[in-house]
Amino acid sequence: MRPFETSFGALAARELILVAVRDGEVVGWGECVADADPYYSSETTATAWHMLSRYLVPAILNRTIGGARELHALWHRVRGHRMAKAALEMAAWDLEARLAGQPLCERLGAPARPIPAGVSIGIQPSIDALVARVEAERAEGYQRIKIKIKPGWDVEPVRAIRERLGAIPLMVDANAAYSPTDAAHLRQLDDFDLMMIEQPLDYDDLVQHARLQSALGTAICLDESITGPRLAADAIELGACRIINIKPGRMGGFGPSIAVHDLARAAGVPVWHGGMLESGIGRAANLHLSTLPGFSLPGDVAASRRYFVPDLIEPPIEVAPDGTVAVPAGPGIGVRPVDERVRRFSIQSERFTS
Ligand code: OSB
Ligand code: MG
Repeated sequence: MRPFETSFGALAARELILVAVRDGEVVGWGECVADADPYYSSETTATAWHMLSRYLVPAILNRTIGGARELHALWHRVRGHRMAKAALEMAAWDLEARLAGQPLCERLGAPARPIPAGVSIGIQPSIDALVARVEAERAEGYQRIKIKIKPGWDVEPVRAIRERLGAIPLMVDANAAYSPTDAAHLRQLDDFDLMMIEQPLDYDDLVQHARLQSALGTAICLDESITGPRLAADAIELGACRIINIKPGRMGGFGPSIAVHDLARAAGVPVWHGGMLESGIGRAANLHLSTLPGFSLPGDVAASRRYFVPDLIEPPIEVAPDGTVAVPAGPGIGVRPVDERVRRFSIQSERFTS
């Protein structure tokens, strides 16, 4: 994997859980976005494995289930653990769509459309390296550039990009690295016409984000803080953000993600699809959800080979020269993992039968 550095640390290898659900000969796939370490979210691959194996799978075994939307009711006693729930719920959506012979996006109610792609650039060793990376990603066609920021790596990198590359669509993501006392410092970013500043303050904070948003000209986009429809509604009501990043893993699956999409759309708040360094399985699912009409800003749906060679799927997901990514065609999410690669990279597996 190509290392990826954020305000919460550098990642050089991606541990992930794949979930497969089978009905007869048909298999649906889901990917858990939890990481090995609890730095983006409190969940980890180990906690997700535990929750899936001990609670989430047993709750649905030996039952007749009409569709993926029914799973949440069976899990209502399990608090949190949204990434674990999402992995299994998304596999169930893929299975449901495959059984119906339908692309997942159509099952979700939207026709396939090319998805405008942005790209997320980790913290770089120098400003020159950053500017070179931004130029290279622009040359690939990406429609907007996001750079990761943290205290000590924020105003100067943004200034350098603006001075050397001009008025490109640009945004920053702090991954919760600042505190409310940094408001005056963050206000300097208002000079650079950024599309948004993503998650400047803590992962569970709405009130201070509302205070910061009222002091900033730049739109705040919330990522970590929005863990479901209720928090999204609260954030909008409080004025804690003007834009929402939707990641189904963080919300607990497609069901709650669609609810957030719908309420944001009704409130006139644009949303875009985030990324969690997924393999092609997770990224294919993200593209299907991104077809919903409220996803009006470019998503972090960049080609997974930016991170992984080889990807788990073949052919990999690519960005077109116009900076869009095609929704994989065919039933379900439209892709499946290459068996041999799954076997080669697997370190653990568990099977449940009804
Ligand atoms: O905050 O959006 C984030 C990756 C891992 C964890 C959190 C984030 C990210 C990214 C990468 O920004 C986006 C991608 O998957 O391409
Ligand atoms: Mg983010």
